[in-house]
Amino acid sequence: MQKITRRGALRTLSALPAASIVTAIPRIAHAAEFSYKYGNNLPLSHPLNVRSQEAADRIAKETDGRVEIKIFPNNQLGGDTDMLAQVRSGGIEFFTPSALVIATLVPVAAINAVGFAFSDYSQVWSAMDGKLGAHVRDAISKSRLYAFEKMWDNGFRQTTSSKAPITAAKDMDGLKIRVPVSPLSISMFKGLGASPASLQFSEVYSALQTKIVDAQENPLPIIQVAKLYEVQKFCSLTNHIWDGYWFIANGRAWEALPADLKTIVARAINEAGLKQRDDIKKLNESVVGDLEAKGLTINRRAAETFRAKLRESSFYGEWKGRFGPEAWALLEGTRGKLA
Ligand code: X2X
Repeated sequence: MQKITRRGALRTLSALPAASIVTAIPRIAHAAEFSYKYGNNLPLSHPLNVRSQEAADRIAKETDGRVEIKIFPNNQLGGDTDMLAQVRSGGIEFFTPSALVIATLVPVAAINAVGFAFSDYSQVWSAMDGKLGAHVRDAISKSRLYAFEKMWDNGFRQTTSSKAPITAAKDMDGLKIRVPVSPLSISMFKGLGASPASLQFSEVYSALQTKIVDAQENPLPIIQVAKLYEVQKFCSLTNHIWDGYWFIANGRAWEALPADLKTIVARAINEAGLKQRDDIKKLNESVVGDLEAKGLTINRRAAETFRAKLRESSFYGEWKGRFGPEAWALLEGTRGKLA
């Protein structure tokens, strides 16, 4: 076999006519017409990131490279509050805030997170794919953001703590618990007798580690992928809030896409969302054993006491007033009277 030396290669090149050298250089892919950034608050291994990468790949392919979506996971661009500001200003084009988080801008968006609003996924998706979801998306659009039709799943939120197990609502008394930056979460945990503090998700692991707070609440898949079991000992399956992510786009960036590209992007994102819902459902079932193996003690009996305590508090009356009769009627229309 002939050995290729640098000098030999140069000699070969210089012997070639100039035109053939040019064609020998691989064609550089032209830059995308629409290069959009998508930020989120979850580790790469969470189904939200796995499925959105699939959607981004599909979009690049189906638009022949005209639309490129770059994902910035795990709070790389800042916490939720920062990303919400960026998607409004156009600094990023896509963001997936939880309903709790976008509610700081669009208050009615927190309605799915009213305590014990839904008891299972069939109720959740019939509400969020139906009139209640449409009502929230309409409210989001008034903030010059576009919300894709299918909400993605975060999950039913569960309560974890480091000091003592939470076996009933009375164990919430005075508990220093981190909740998202969400007025509804603060109100709910005050109603349960706890001492809640709002922190962005980007701060949760270290706040638990340094004992700034002793407890937090999140769906099991997040407790798993964000390794919160390393800094928490007990987990109580309270199912107190169902939480989902709205996939949103900056309004101007969305409108800039020609209709055919909008169709491709929306189809890829909504279909990825449906697959992500399935992933979370399966994870919810499989992850309990794994979390126990990692040292988390799981209690399954506290939910009913949380519910009873919340009913005795002023929580439902207050939030019925804050959401207003129209949204409240849409919620109760999906699941019956709440309180
Ligand atoms: O901040 C949280 O707890 C999280 C990750 O569940 C949300 O995005 C609301």
